[in-house]
Amino acid sequence: MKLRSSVLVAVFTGAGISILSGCSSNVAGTNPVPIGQAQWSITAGASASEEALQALRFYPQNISINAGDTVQWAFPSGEPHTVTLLGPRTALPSPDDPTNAAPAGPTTYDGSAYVSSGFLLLGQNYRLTFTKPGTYTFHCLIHPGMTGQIAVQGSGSNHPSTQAQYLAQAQAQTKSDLAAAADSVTSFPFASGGPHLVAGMAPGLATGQSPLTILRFLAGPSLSDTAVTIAAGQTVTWTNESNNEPHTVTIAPVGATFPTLNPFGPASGGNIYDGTTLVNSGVLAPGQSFSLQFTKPGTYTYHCIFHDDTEHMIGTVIVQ
Ligand SMILES: [Cu+2]
Repeated sequence: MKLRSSVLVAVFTGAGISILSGCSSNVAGTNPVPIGQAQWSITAGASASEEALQALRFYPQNISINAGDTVQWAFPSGEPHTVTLLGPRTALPSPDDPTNAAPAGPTTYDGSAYVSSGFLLLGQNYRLTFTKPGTYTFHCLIHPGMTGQIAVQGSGSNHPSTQAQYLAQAQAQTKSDLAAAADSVTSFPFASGGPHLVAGMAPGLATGQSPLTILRFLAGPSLSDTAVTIAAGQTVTWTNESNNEPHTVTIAPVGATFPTLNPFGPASGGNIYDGTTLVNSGVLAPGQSFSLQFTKPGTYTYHCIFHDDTEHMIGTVIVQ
């Protein structure tokens, strides 16, 4: 994701947090949990293969904590995510709302105020202390459907699971998701090496939104198939074969520095490229296609302007 604003803030980047969920080691018959202040970990998303494979899920998705406890979310991927709790609001902001990138709200949550981490990625962290019993849903503003729930019990309650149990569950789910994402690449839907390319893909295009996605332009069923060779005058068509990510096909004039563009901006430059103009498909929503005729021999690099920086979604057309 292109992080256009400078508001990207590492909210909490402190060194390791000790995890104090362990109610299991207490002596039976005594109050098993110290009052408040346990800390719990959730991971926002997962990725593999140089950010090509992305799992758009929280690990674990559901935890139970006590009032006074703190949750720390880790953001390991090149694809950014947010942790956002709506408080009194009844609807999520639009995914293209530019204020989504910035953190908002206090560091505690009792359901009375909107709070958000803003866009975080690549090792950043976010922490929130829950002060009031209730069941709270948290969302990623970038990836609709990426949600989780925190059940906050009264302080001093028994924890139904330990941090170690949640961690084991999270690791198993992450491993299985990334394996499924890797497997889905073999379902490349076109003839390999042909002029019809994938602009991102996801398993289960026809069956609704997947929590997995592949951030690559592909000419074949391997993550390294990012180049296609055509003859001058031929047209290349890209289709967004994902069900969960917008992409663009954007190509700059030869020799020009690739410009900073709003990924949600309109299409420009038409459907013929001779190396002298900027061509931008505009947003390709899931299922949408874009075609571009290449009239001059050369080797051309093009970008998805949502995913070209930290996720490396860049492809090559070789025109002979
Ligand atoms: Cu993209």
